[in-house]
Amino acid sequence: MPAASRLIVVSNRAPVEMVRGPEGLRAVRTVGGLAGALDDALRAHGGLWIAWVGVEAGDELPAGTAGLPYPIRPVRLKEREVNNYYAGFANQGLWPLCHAFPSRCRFQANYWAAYRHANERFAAAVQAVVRPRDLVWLHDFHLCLVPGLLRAAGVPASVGVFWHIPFPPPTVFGICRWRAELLSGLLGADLIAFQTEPDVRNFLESVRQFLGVPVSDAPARVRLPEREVGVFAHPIGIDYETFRAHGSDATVQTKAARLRTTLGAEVVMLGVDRLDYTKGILERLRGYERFLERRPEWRRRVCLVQVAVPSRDRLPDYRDMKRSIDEAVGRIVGRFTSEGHPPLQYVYTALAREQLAAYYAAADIALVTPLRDGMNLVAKEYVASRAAREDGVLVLSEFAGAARELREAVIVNPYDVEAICRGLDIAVDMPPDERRRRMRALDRRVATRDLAWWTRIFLARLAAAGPPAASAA
Ligand code: ADQ
Repeated sequence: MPAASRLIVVSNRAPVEMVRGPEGLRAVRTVGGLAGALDDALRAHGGLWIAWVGVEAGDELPAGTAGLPYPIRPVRLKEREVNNYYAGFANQGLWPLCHAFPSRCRFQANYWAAYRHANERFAAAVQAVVRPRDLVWLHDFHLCLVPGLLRAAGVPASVGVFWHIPFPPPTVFGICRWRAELLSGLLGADLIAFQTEPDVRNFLESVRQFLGVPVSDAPARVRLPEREVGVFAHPIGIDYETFRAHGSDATVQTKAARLRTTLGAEVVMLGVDRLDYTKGILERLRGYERFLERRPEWRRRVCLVQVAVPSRDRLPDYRDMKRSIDEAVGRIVGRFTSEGHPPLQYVYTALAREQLAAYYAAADIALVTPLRDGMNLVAKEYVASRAAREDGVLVLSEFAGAARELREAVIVNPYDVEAICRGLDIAVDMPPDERRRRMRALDRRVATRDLAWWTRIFLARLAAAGPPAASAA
């Protein structure tokens, strides 16, 4: 990798949040995930992160802010712009579209105008700092138009996109009346990566149908008249070592043991999600309810802990869903609590890393049953946390990107209450030997394809895909 190629990461949200305290506005690091993975890459290449950091953002946050080894350049957006671009076009348009919930899509002209404007602001922020040979790495569906804007401006860098969520088939994507603009925008990039092969195929097919541009499958690419855009499936990994270490940490184990005592159950099941309709929490609760109906002998012996992080709670769809989940929780607890033992505990909060690790360590069975998910990191985090003891059962939705890699999980159709119930039957009845065999196989895969692997491969391909000036040296 040429030392001269800096890395410019661009994403909607920054790896810090601005928090107002007695001493004024302060940047606080957000935990885990992508931010941690890109730390090492940004340290190695040098570079910066461009993102929206909240409506109160000031000027550049210099390296050292909140312990980050690189500066953050905020993109400033007014509150109304954020409402229309982020809460509007991104969260109420593209998010349901890409997760195949067309009836939830709200595509409004004012949302689209704000989306375009916000993308122009992001592109301008890149243009203000970019140098020849830089690697520009854009993240996700908030920034579809940025690659096209950078290309039109003749930016002499390699531009890559990672699409974190699913890419839907053309029959669904085509519902958006700005489909051609979105696809053309993305094709400004040199390289576009998706989580899975079906996402790649759906994208190529949409390009072929809606832009009339030829595409090829092997290797996957879009053949524009003047150049080619590389496309590939690149499943995101997790910071494996950290989750594995947490799983065997003595403090975490003590917390997990305390948790189990409090729950008073022989078998602990766990769901951990952002509170989003795509995560299938309501359907999961119904599947669990059916399990308790069918297997009365388990009612006093099992407890499902559902941890949900509050998310997008100003949007009506999310508020309605929260109400339905609250009702389902009340109903299940009311129906099946016996002798003071509730078979369900609902925790509505964001957990600190160590607390989350304690929940993973305490859980005999993890239920990861999204209706549709780009990847789903919880599935991989659970596996890594259980690696040292080689025990635990993962019940996984066939519609999570992770199901393509984690084939030894108990795979279920999350829309089918009976299938979830059967999955729970298999999980509680699984003999220890089989649990060990499956968990070992899952662990090997999660360990090899971790976050460092994912970052390294993406950046190597991006450096090779760009204009000659970027890939030279
Ligand atoms: P998300 O939809 O946010 O991400 P996911 O992959 O499930 O989904 O990651 C959620 C993260 O939040 C996990 O790291 C998990 O540990 C954490 N988390 C969940 N509940 C929590 C809680 N209560 N407290 C604290 N932390 C919690 C998008 C796509 C996914 C894709 C990722 C990464 O929608 O499909 O896997 O990006 O590409």
